[in-house]
Amino acid sequence: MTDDPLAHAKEVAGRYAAGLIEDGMTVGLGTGSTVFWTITALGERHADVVCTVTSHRTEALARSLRLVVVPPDELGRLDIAVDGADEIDPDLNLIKGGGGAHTREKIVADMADRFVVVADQTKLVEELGAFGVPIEALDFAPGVLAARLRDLGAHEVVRSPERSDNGNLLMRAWFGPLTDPEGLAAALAALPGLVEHGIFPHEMVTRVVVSDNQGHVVERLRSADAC
Ligand code: A5P
Repeated sequence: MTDDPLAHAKEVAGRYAAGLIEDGMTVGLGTGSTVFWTITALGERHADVVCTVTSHRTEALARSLRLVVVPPDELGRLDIAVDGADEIDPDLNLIKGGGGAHTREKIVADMADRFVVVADQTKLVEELGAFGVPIEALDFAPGVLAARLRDLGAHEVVRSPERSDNGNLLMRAWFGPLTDPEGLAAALAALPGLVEHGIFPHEMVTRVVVSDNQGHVVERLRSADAC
């Protein structure tokens, strides 16, 4: 364990979620510094699971721990997926994609019967928006897309020097507080050339596992019978 309280919180939340995964399950592995600990814990206990991954770096980590990794099409559906988040609102809507992996993360989360989000408490917000909305876009007309994002209310659009694992452009757009995340998500999804955005509606989320700096875990379920 580390002396850094934030790093400790990430480790506690990540390891806790590994306890929700049983041998024999098919598992989606997310990307980031919190789910890193879920994957590490699965490797440490030699979990007998079959995994699919959301990024090259998660694949490298999982394989280094001798976890079985197969392409998503080989599984079709998953018993559970675990991933981090950049913002979580009180309704369990999420912003994801700070690591540029949100397109694959959304596909894998959508494949899962249960999608578990792991986070330190700094990710809890009253309203989504301060982080901005990560965008993956085709490298064809990014200026046109930026203009469309401004038409939808973005006051700032920034292009990342990084590319996604899919080879596409990564951008982030700030719209102020997202008072209607589902409405914005639908509007973004309709923009030509926008591959995927980082708004994950609460319907996708089964359970959120949050740790505070003392390592106390609080769980939020989307509904009482969700798990
Ligand atoms: C990756 O693209 C993101 O969606 C991550 O899941 C998110 O940034 C959470 O990362 P941390 O667990 O590192 O905070």
